[in-house]
Amino acid sequence: FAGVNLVSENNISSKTPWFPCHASDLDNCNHLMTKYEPELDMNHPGFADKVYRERRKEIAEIAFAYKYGDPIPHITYTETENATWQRVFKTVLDLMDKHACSEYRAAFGKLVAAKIFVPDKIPQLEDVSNFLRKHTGFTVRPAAGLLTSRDFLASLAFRVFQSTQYVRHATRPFHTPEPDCIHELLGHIPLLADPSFAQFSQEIGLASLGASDTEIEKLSTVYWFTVEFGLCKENQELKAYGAALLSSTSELLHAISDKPELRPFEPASTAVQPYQDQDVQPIYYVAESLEDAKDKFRRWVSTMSRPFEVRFNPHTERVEVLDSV
Ligand code: NLE
Ligand code: FE2
Repeated sequence: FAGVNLVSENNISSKTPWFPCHASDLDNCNHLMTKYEPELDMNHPGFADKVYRERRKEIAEIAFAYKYGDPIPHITYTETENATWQRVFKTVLDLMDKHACSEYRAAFGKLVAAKIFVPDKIPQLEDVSNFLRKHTGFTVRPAAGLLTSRDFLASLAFRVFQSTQYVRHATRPFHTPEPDCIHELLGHIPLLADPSFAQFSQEIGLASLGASDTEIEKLSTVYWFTVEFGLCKENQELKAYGAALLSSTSELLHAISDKPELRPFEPASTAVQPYQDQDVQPIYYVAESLEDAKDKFRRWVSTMSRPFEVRFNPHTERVEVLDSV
C-alpha cells in the first residue's frame, strides 16, 4: 500500500452514505425488505398458516436480539422442519455429483465429515460459524429475513455472512423465492468455506462500503447473477456454483435444461441486467471458472467511482479507509 494514506473519517465526503467500520457496527445493519413476510404477502405459502407465522416470528426475534460477539442461539427444529431439510438434502446429494462445481463438492464433503451436514437434522448456525471460521475466517450472524442489499453486502466486507434461521414452508420444499436456512446452508455455506470464493465474497462487500445507491444496485445485481445464480465451466461442462441453484432442486434442473438463455459473465453488462426474484430465472451468466469470475469482477470494480479505498484489518476486525490518489 505504498503511496496511500490513511485518511480520517472527516475526509469522507458528507455525501458518502454511512457504512460500518467495525464488525460490531453490523448490529446496525439489519434492515429488512418486507416484501416476502408471510404476514404481508398473500402468495406466501405461510400466509394462511398461523402456526407457521408464529414460528417465523419466534425465530426472527432471535435475530433482532442478537448482538456482535453473542453465540448464535440454538434452535430446536420441529420434526416438520427437519423433514423438509431432509427432503432437500437428499435431492442435493443426488444432483451435486453431476451438476455442482468441484469447489462446492469438496467443501460439502468436509461439512459431512465434520458431521455438520447430516440428512435428518438441520445444522445449527453456531456450529456452521465455527466451521467456517476455521476454513476461511468467515462467521455467521443470524438475520431475521431478507436484508436490504446495502446491509447484506456490507457484512461480507467483514467476512460475516448474515443468515436466516427459519425454515421454508413444508408445502414448497424445492423452491422458495425468499432465503431460508436451507438455502443458506446448502447453497452458501459450502462455498464460503472455499478460500478463493470467500475472498471473492469479501471483495464484493468491500466494494459496497460507502457506495452510491446506483452502485449498490449494480453490485447486488452482480452478486445475484454470480453468488446466487452463477454457472461456470469445468472441462467443457456446465456446473452450478450459485447458492440459489444449489439449494433449489427445481431451479437447478431448470438451469441445466435447454429452457434458459445462457450468457457469458461480463460484469459491466451483467451489472445492469434487470431481474425478477419471484420465480426461476430466464437468464443465467456463465463464468469460465470461479477464478475467472473473481478476476473479471476485480477489474470491473476498479472502474467504480468511489473516491477512497478500503481494506479490512482482520486483527482488529476494522475497515480502514485509504485515500486513493
Ligand atoms: N430459490 C432458492 C431456494 O429455493 O432455495 C432461494 C433463493 C434465495 C435468494
Ligand atoms: Fe442467498
